[in-house]
Amino acid sequence: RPIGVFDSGVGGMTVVKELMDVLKNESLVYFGDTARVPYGTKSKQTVTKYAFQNTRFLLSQGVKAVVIACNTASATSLEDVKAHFDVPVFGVIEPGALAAVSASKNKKVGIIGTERTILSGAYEKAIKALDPFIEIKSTPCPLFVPLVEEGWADTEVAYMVAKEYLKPLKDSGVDTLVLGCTHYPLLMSTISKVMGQDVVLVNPARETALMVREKLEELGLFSANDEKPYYKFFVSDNPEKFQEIGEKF
Ligand code: DGN
Repeated sequence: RPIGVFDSGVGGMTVVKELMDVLKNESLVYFGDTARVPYGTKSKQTVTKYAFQNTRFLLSQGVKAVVIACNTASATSLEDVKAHFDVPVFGVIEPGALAAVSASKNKKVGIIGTERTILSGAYEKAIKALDPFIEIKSTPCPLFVPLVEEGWADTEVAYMVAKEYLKPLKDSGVDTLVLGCTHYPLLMSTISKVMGQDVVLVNPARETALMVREKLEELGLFSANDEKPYYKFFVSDNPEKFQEIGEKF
C-alpha cells in the first residue's frame, strides 16, 4: 500500500523528493490543496479542518501512513490528526528539530517559516524538549513562498528580500537555521549567501523521510522489494499550474 503525503499546495514536493530517495520501494499518493493555499496565514481551527479532510481523502486512496509535509499543518494539527485517525501520521517539525539540535555547536538555532508556524511556537517546543539550553531566534518570511512559486529563487530580488528578513537572525549569531517551510529548501543557495557558509541550513524534509523509514520498518509496514512503486498526484485546483511549478521542485 502507498504512503500518503499532503501539503497546502505544491511545496510538499520537497518532501516527496526526499521520500522517493530514502524509500525507493514505496508508492506515494500526494494531495496538494492548491484551491485553499496558503495555510500559513489561516487560523489553527481552519488548518486543522483542512488537515482532517486531506487525511480522509488520502485514506480513501488506501494509504498505510500519512505524512503531513506542510510545516504549517504539522505545527498546528499533527496531534489532532494523530489522535483522530487510525494510521501512523508523521509531521515535519520533530524531525527538523532533531536535525537542528544535532547540527548546532554554539546552541543558537534560528527558525524561519510562515506566520502561523512561527506563531505556533512548535519548533521552539520541539527543540526545547530535546535540549532546554538551546537559544532560539525565529522569524516569519512570508514573501519567500511567492518568490519560489514565481521561479525567482535565485535572483537579486530574492537575495534582497532574504537579507532583510534574515538580518536579525544573522546578527544573533545562530550557527544553524531551520528551513521551516516546504518552499524554503529551494532558496537554499540564496539563504546561504546571506547567512554565510558557516551556518548549517536544516531541511526538515530529509530528516522526515529518514524518520518515516525507521518507523515503517519498526511497524513492519515496509513494501516488499519486488513491488514496483507508483506515484499519484492529486490537487484540489489548477492541475496545469501544479505541473508547471511542481517541475521546479
Ligand atoms: N506548505 C506551507 C508550509 O510548509 O508551511 C507553505 C505554503 C503556505 O501554505 N503558505
